[in-house]
Formats: sequence, C-alpha cells, structure tokens
Amino acid sequence: MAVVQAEPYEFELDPRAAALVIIDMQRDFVDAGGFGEALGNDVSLLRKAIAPTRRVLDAARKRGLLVIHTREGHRPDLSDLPENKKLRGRLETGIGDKGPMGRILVRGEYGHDIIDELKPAAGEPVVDKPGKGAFYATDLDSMLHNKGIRQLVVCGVTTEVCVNTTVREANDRGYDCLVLEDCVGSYFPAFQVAALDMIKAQGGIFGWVSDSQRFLAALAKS
Ligand code: C5J
Repeated sequence: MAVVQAEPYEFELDPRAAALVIIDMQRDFVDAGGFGEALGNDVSLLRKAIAPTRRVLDAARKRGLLVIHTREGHRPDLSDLPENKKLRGRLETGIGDKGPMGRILVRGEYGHDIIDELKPAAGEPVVDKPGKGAFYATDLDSMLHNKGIRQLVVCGVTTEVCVNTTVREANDRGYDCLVLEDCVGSYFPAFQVAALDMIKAQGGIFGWVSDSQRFLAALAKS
C-alpha cells in the first residue's frame, strides 16, 4: 500500500491491484495536423499531458503495473458507428471521411493510432472502443477482473469526455479511479477545470484527483 496525496482525500494505492489506463492518446486528437486541430482546436492544450504521462508510464512499467491503452474508433465499414455520432457537428469532414491523417477515427488508419511518445509496449493491451467510455462494447472489464484489478490510475484525453465517461463507467463496476490532473487534457480550459472538479466532488462521479509527481512519489515508496 502507498498513500497518494489527492483530493478529496488521500488515495490508498495498492500497486498489485492497480492498472494504468491511458485513454485515447491518438494522433488524430493530439498531434498537430490531425482531426482535432483540423476542427480548430489548440492541440498544445492536450500535448502538455504527454511528458508527465510518459514519466508515469515508465514508472508503471518498471513497477510491473498492468498498463492498458485505449483508442476511440470504428470498423472500416463503419458498422459500429451510430448515426447520431456520425451526424453530430454537421461536419463537412467527419468520422469515416478522409482526413489529414487517413480516414478519421477508423481503425488501422495512421491518425487513429497512439502517438509515438506513448507507443504501447509489446504485450500491453490496446482496447479499441467505439464509444466515449472504455467499458462500453469492449472487453476491458473482463481483462481487469481476470487480473484482480480494483484500482485505475487514469491519464489521457479528453478530460471531460472519454476520461470522465470512463471514470463513471468504472465507478459503476466497482473500480476506484485516481485521475492525474497533469496527465489529462482538454481543448477547453473551462471544461478541464469543471471535469476535474466533478471527480473531486463528494457524491457524484467519484474518483480521486492527484498529479504525476505525487503519484510517482507514492509509487516509489510502495
Ligand atoms: C475523447 C472525444 N477521447 N472527445 N474523444 O475524449 O470525442
């Protein structure tokens, strides 16, 4: 056990029962020239999370934590893309269309894959998810259950969408989530603050919020 200083109060980390989950650090969201930027977003707000996440990833690997990566995307035939997700935004170039890095959010395309800085190591599971939450229509829950995981250390993008949705889904399945605030990012600064406040708040979406330094310090002592 190791105590991580966190909000709303300390998080008791059990490294044997904890997994690092890195959400959707895909080129199309994070890299310059990808879909996110083509929509007019400032990707530097997401890219701030890369260096601290890399440090957490290195430490987690060294400590033997289960590391899981997720990617949001769809089958090439788009049979798992709901009409409402396709139509939302009235985009001229949206999911499934040819974007700057290949077909947007389609599995197998360059832009859909994880950025080079956080490339999964051999043997680390990559969960392909069609929705915002990492549990919806995936085998994540059974993988975690089979490995005896009860705690998730969460990094990735975006804080208010796929990170928050995944934390909510994890809550309902009995996992405790520690979200590292410098390792998650949003294109919208106000959403970043609100999404983290919601996790810290008592009684709602329930998780803990800390940062990479406090997590790494606790992990080193465990
Ligand atoms: C994620 C999104 N990963 N915002 N997706 O948050 O559509």
